[in-house]
Parts: sequence; structure tokens; C-alpha cells
Amino acid sequence: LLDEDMDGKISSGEFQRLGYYWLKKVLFPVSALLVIDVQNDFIDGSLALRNCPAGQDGAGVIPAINSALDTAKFDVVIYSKDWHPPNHISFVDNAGLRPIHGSCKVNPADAKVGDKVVFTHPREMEQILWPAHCVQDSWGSELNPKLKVVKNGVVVNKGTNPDVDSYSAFWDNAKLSQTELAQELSKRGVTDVYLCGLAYDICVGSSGLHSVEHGFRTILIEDACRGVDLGDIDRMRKELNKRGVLHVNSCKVKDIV
Ligand code: VGL
Ligand code: ZN
Repeated sequence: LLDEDMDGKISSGEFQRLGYYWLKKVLFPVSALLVIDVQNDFIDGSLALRNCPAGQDGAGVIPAINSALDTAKFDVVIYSKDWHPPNHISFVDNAGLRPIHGSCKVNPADAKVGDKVVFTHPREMEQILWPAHCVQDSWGSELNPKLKVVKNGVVVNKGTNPDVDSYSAFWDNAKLSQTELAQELSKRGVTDVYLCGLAYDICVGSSGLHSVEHGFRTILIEDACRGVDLGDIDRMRKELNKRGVLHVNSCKVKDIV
């Protein structure tokens, strides 16, 4: 929307673009529901949330999501899938595949789920180690069969690069590349992004922050999310609030979409 010059003054072109941007938001809002990673592995599989510190049941999101889909008329529905190759950097059993930073106390042979490792390839970056999950084309990577999948729903895969994890459905964790999500939303004229799914403190939260960065009005459906760790959920909620993400209950969604 703004010119490259970044001179602090608003040119007439910038003024016009900003005007259209806000007019469109007010006069022609287009809504999208992003259903984040409601996949078997996070519900009944290798990364079942009920076995994570918060002890929440991943399946608990499904009635809230299905009822939001039944009662509210979203213009666009997108399903993201964590979609990892077998040699993915986040899998604990792959900790020995890539060089680890010298200051890191973790020995690949003793690496445990939840350990934080600093890999030096392809760049120096901290990585939390997870059990193998959502391997491409496996049962664990399938959307849970109880989740309502609308016709014309769009599936967006993430975490496909073996060397970079991707919590957000927009950018990967190193912000090296984007999925097609932003483009899919923009080409449909989406202004308002509603978020739900798994896990609140990881993939849903990261996607919400990036949604705001892209300029979408962003609304998180709170009872349609479950998370990994209560402390992290609390920190993520504060960060989302600070960035302007709104929180609503699924029963209210039909009144605002
Ligand atoms: C997720 C951990 C690892 C998520 C994905 O979808 O929240 N969590 N990969
Ligand atoms: Zn993952």
C-alpha cells in the first residue's frame, strides 16, 4: 500500500490505495475461516495433545468448528495441513541428521521430545524436537474424519521443506518462504480471517500473528482451539491481543461474519 520511498509523507497514490483498502474492509468485507492442522496425529496419533503438558483433547475443537461452519456463512474455507517429509528437521529421531551448534548440550543420540536444539544447517536456528508427526500421505497427516470439510474448501500444506519447520500456515519459522495461503486469500479479496484448530500456542497463534502482518482483520475462535502448554497458551494470547487479534466464542461467530 505504501511507496518504496518510506519518506514519512503520504503521496496521493498512497492516499488513494489506503482509502480503497479501508473502504473495502468496511463496505465489502470477505471472510475466510482458517482451520489449522485438525489432523489425526494431533488428536489420536503421535502428537496427541492429551499427552502434552496442558492435557487438552484435540478432538474438542471439532464440534465448535463444525457448528461455526454450519451457522456462519464464510466466503472462503481453508484447511491447513502440517505436511512433513520423513527426514523433517523437527523429528526427534532425525536429530543426528544435521550439524548441531557447539554450545548446544543436546547429544543427538540422547535427544528427547521437547528438547530445544540449535541446528547450524541450513542456518543457525533453534528447533524444538517433536515426535515424528504428520508425515506426508500417512494416516496421521489426514484431516480428522469427524471434521466437516466443505465443498470448495482449499487445502494448504506447510512444513514441506525438510530443513525448515513451519508453525504458521503463512511463512515458515525462518521466514524464508511462504505457502500459497496469502495469495489464495488475496485473490479472493478476503479482508477478515477467522482462525481455529490446533495447536493454539504453536500453529494457530503463529498463523494469527502472520495474518495481522498481512493486513487481515484477524479473529480467533477461542473455544475452537486447543493447545500444548498452559503457560505458552497464556503468553500467546497476550501476544495476539497486543497485535490486535480479537477473540470470540464459536456461538457468536454467526452474528459477526
Ligand atoms: C504443530 C508441533 C509441531 C501444530 C505442528 O500444528 O501446532 N505443533 N508441528
Ligand atoms: Zn509439525
